[in-house]
Amino acid sequence: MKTRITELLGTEHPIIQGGMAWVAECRLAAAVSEAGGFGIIGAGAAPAQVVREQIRNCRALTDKPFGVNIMLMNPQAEEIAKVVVQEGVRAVTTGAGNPARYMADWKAAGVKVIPVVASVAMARMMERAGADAVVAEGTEAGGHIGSATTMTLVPQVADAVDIPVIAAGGIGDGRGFAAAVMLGAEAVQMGTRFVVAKECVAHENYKRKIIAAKDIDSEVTGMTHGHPVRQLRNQMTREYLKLEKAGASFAELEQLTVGALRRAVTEGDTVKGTLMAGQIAGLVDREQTCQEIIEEIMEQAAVLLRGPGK
Ligand code: TUI
Repeated sequence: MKTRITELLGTEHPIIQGGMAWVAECRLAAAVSEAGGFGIIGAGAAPAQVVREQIRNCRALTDKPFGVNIMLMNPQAEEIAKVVVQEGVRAVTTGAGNPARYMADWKAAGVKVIPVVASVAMARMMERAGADAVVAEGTEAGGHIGSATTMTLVPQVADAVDIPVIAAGGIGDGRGFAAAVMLGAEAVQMGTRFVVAKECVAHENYKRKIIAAKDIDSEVTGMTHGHPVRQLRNQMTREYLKLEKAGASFAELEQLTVGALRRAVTEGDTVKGTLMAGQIAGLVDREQTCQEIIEEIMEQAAVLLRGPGK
């Protein structure tokens, strides 16, 4: 399937992998790109030098194009913005903020820029600032989220901008892919399904929690302080939400979450760790290679998009 996104990114399939902190390191990104999708290294809270090494390691694993996600709350975001230019990365996606101040340098260097947005206003602003595409991410997604659903956000963003739109949040199979296309998207971004990819380094315990999750097993913490984060329900979310309800300060709540994502992903701490995952976790029921995931989705979507009886 060819769209403006496969053209922009030089991929076979219009599927991109979410830039998940700790989870989306070079092995996952390379495997997604090798399978014909667009792999992304999630810089998360990593120092710029680590991101540089990750980019070089990814290059050693694949000749295909891949990208880097820059989480804009990272104090090293500015340094990482320079690293992607120096290393000649094909595309950058950004999350949790406004990347406008880096845009001129990226564009001058030929780095494609794809901000993740959670509103029409932000999508319009990014188009004006020179973005090549946007990821419209609904509240079904895992991690840091906005409030609009994918179903409502994607068509409104698609109407508001002329640049191509990538749908994210709640997409985990060929049905979700086909639905996203119907809503006006030219590609999808998936995170949760790729967490349980065979090539993903996330701890077995983390993967098992996603596989075991049902439809309503995620919670959103941090709503009161404007930092909503979707994750699977566990002791961490129960404690957090109890404190939040009791009016705890942002600093107090932060104490609870410092290092908690790393503990979940690398150590498999499913009790006090932060198990970021989207609402689609309930649909994800087995570990597969990136190749199997992407092929299955594209085959299922092709049948659906051809229409009944055709
Ligand atoms: O960024 C994400 N998802 C993330 S970032 C992340 S790292 C983290 N770790 C621990 C605690 C909290 C976060 C985990 N998941 N998705 C992309 C995304 N961006 N969703 C929503 C937004 C967004 C929100 C507001 C983008 C722009 C925006 O604009 C604000 C502004 O500055 O104008």
